[in-house]
Amino acid sequence: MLAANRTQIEQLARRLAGMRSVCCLTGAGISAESGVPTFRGADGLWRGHRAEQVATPEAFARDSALVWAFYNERRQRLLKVKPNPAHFACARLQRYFEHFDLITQNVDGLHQLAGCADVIELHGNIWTVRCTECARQMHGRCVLDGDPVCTDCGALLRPGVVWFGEPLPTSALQRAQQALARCQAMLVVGTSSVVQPAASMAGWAQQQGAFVVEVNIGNTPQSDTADARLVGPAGVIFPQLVEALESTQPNRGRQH
Ligand code: BJW
Ligand code: ZN
Repeated sequence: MLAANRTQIEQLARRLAGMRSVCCLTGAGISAESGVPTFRGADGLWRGHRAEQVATPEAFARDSALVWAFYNERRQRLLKVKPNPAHFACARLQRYFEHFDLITQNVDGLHQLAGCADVIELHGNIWTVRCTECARQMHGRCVLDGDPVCTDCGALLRPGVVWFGEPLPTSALQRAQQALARCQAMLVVGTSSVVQPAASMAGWAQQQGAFVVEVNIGNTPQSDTADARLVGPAGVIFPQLVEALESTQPNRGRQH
C-alpha cells in the first residue's frame, strides 16, 4: 500500500475542480490526529468495554451508571481537544464548492468547531442529552455528574447519540440521501466502513454516478470499490488537496 503522493493529489484536484456538488462522509479517523481515539483500532475506544456493554439501549437499561461513566469520560477528554488540519480543510472545501455536504458519523462536534456549517450528524452529538421519557433535549459542552435526570419530569437523561439497533435521526438520514443523490464526487474519510447505514452510502452515491474517493491510513471493505484512494493521514492529505484545488482555480472558495 503506497502513501498518497502530490501527483495523485493534484490529479484528483483537477478532477474535482470543475464540479459543483461534492459530498464528504467522515468517521473517527478524521479526529484521530486531534487525539480522539477511533473505535476499532488497536487503541480503540471500545478497549476495555465491549460495544454491547456501552453502546446499545439494552446496556443503558441494564447499567446506566456504567454507560454515563463512559460518556462522561469521553466528554472530559473532548473538552481538551481541538480540530486538526483535516477538519479545517473540510471547512475550506465547503467554501470552495457551490454545494458541499458534510455527513459525519462523529459525535465530537469538531467539524463545527472548525467552522463547518450544516453538518449532517448521522450518529447524534455527544454534547446533547435527551430525556428518556419526555421531549426535553439539551446541548452543552460540559461534564455531567453521575446519572443526570430531567428537570421537567425527573426521568433519566441519556446521551443524544445513536446506539446499535437504534434508527438514525430521520432528518439527518433524509439530508444525507439528498446529498448522496446530487453529488458528483464523494470523499470518504477516516471510516472503517463497517457500520450501517453509513457504510453503504458511498456505494449508493457511486450507483448514482458519483466518483468515490477513499482517504484512509489503512484498508477498508470499501477500498477495492472506490474509484480512487489516497492512503495516509487525513490531516496531511486533506490540506494538500485543498491547496491543490485552490491553486487550480485561485478565485474560487473565497466568495461563498
Ligand atoms: C484514519 C486516521 C487518520 C485512523 N487519517 N484515516 C445491515 C447489515 C448488518 C448490520 C446492520 C445493517 N443495518 C444495521 C445494522 C446494525 C448496525 C451495524 O451496522 N452493525 C455492524 C457493526 C454489523 N447498525 C445500526 O444498528 C445502526 N442503526 C440502524 O441501522 O438502525 C436501523 C433501524 C431502523 C428502524 C428501527 C430500528 C433500527 C446504528 C449505528 C449506530 C453506530 N453508533 C456508534 C456509536 C455512536 C455513539 C458513540 O460515539 O458512542 O457510532 S458505533 C461507532 O462506529 C460510532 C461510529 O460513528 C461508528 C463508525 O465508526 P468509524 O467512524 O468508522 O470508526 P472506526 O474506528 O471503525 O474506523 C476508523 C477508521 O479511520 C479506520 O479505517 C482507520 O484506518 C482510519 N484512520 N486514523 C485517516 N489519521
Ligand atoms: Zn423529561
